[in-house]
Amino acid sequence: MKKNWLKNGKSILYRHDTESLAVIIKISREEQLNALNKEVILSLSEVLTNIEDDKKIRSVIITGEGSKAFIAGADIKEFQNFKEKEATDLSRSGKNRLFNKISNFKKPVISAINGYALGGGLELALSSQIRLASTNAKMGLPECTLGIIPGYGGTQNLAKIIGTGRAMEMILTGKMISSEEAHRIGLVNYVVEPENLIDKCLGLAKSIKNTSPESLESAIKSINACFMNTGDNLETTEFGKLFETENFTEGVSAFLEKRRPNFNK
Ligand code: CO8
Repeated sequence: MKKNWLKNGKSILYRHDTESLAVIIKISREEQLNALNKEVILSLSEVLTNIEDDKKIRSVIITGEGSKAFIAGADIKEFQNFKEKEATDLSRSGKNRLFNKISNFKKPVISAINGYALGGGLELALSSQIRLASTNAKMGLPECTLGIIPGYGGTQNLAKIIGTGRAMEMILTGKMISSEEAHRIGLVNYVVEPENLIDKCLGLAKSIKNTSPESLESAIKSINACFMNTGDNLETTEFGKLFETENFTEGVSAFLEKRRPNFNK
């Protein structure tokens, strides 16, 4: 393990930056591009629960290990054989344990997008309060190209952040966008060189340190109340239903076989 980093579970590293009072959390499953499996979700959720009421911690920065990926999505290999019920349960429990926890966290959560942020990876960034990207980052919600839809809040949160028109295009085409484009459309607040990404986040954390923690908690709650997710349950139900389709089997097989899917043959 790297110096000063603590470990939780198999793939979560974290450390406390005493100057900014931020905790930096790193998802460390680099060979699978930091894809989110159940274990990562549980371990990350556990770290967040443990720090939420710690007064010495004022903000959280989440990033991915390595220079290639923030998080390349939910772990496709884990759900490749799922049917409707298992898929619905996975989506619901992920939201309860992690994604909604981040959205409603008492302290600001900053996503430091250091590479690919795809599917559930971008959805995690969309759940956080602030997003920054490195110049090499690529973002997208490719679920429709796998025969499913975003199932961790993406259909709700993307439109809130960039507007329905652009969210429709990103979700319906599944195309990735560059960090410059993400900045232009308001998906990320800043784009910086990869080597400056964490420092830029720590700079924001230092400004956050000078505010009242109770004010931040109330501000996050109030801003979220302005955009209640009325479609959250619907997204989970629709997500689950798609696992019964032939196109889901085709989409996921194509990814695993590293080929283009052939939908609606
Ligand atoms: N899940 C599992 N494994 C993955 C994932 C993933 N999402 N992404 C990458 N990997 C693995 C690859 O399979 C490969 O493993 P192996 O070496 O064993 O073959 C390894 O990571 C390296 O990936 P590549 O060889 O593909 O690397 P490339 O540089 O060629 O390509 C890409 C990089 C473009 C990022 C490519 O890996 C890719 O397209 N990944 C998948 C992106 C994607 O479709 N993400 C969305 C997944 S679905 C999702 O997130 C649903 C969210 C809602 C879920 C709700 C409940 C489950």
